[in-house]
Formats: sequence, structure tokens, C-alpha cells
Amino acid sequence: MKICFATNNQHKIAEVQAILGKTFELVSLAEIGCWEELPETGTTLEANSAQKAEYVWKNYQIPCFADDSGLEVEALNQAPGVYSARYAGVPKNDEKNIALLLQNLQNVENRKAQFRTCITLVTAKGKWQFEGIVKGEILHEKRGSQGFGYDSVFLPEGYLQTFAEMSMQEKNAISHRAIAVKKLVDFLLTHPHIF
Ligand code: ITT
Repeated sequence: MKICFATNNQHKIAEVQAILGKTFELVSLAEIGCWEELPETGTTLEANSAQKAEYVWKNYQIPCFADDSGLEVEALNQAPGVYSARYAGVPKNDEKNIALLLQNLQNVENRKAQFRTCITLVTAKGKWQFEGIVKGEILHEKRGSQGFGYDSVFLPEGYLQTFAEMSMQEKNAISHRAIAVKKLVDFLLTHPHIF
């Protein structure tokens, strides 16, 4: 079964493909010939992921899921949240985002944060949403060089390594995206009539 994962982020495609295994054939936006920028004008992760998946379904009629994720920092009122990618402005820049985050958390004791993912699945039969959360804390400086985004300053609860110090397999076992993807995969496997 072919399913489109509506993203242009190669790190994410590789991560999700590793979780999906062989059950579903994951195709990227490029592979369905979609080169245009997908709409992402919502103010919540739920709205943005729905917008992207619905756009692909409407224009390409292929079962599709889209995710939107963000880092929610308790002391910053859940910011950067839905604006995580462009926290320090456009074009998005991971290094600048991390620098701004650490600056905004200077002298802040409460370092609690979570990564949250919302996935929206759209098929001919409807629309479904799946959430994944991983709790942790923001360190005072970067550690590690794997991954992307805020991985190097995020220490997941109960672990000694940041996401950027973990291998992709280790991160995939506990990440917000992995949790949401597992819910999606369980749903797909138990609801074959939705295609
Ligand atoms: P697409 O919209 O092209 O799919 P993106 O980079 O914007 O890719 P997301 O919407 O999922 O990715 O996430 C928004 C930002 O949140 C992302 O750019 C990172 O800064 C941060 N983020 C999300 N998931 C992350 C992860 O697993 N590790 C580190 N940072 C992450």
C-alpha cells in the first residue's frame, strides 16, 4: 500500500520509514510530483498537519499523512510550539533557533519542555489525527551532532543522552514523532477498509 508522507524534510522521511518497516510503501512529495509549497498557515499543530494532508488528498488523490511538530517549553508558555521551525525568523535556521531558545531561557530555572507531534491522515474515507509527546528538559548548552532542529539541547526524561547524542534507532524508540507514527501504523493495520 502506497502512502504519501507530506514533507520535504529528508531526516523525517528517513526516521518514519525506519518505523514503518515494509508494511507500507512511503512516498515523498517529490515522488508524487508535488513540488509546490504546502499550505501551513494554522496556529496549532493540529490545524497545520490537517491543512497539509488535505491539500495532498485534494490535489493528488493519494492516501496521505502529514505531521506537524514543535517544541513546547513550559517556562516560555509553550513557545516556540507551532512556530518552532521559524523561531528566529525565516529562512529557518536550526543554529539560530537554538541560540534564541537558550538566550530566552538564560537564568530560567524551569527547563521543562516537550516535543509534540500531531499527524493527520486523509484517505477517501475520512480524516484522523494522532498525537505523540516526549517530555524532557532544555540543557544550557548543545550536546551531540545527530538529528536536527533542537535535538542537541533536548534531554528526554529518564535518559542521559540528548536526542542529538542518540542514534536514529535510539531516538526512534522514544520520540514524539515515533509515538504518533506508531499510533498511525496501528490504526492503518487494523482499519484496512479506510482505503
Ligand atoms: P516540514 O514542515 O517540511 O515537514 P519541518 O522542519 O518544519 O519540516 P516540523 O514541522 O515537524 O518539521 O517541525 C517544526 C520544527 O520543530 C522543526 O523545524 C524543528 O525545529 C522542531 N522539531 C520538530 N521535530 C523535531 C525533532 O525530532 N528534533 C528536533 N527538533 C524538532
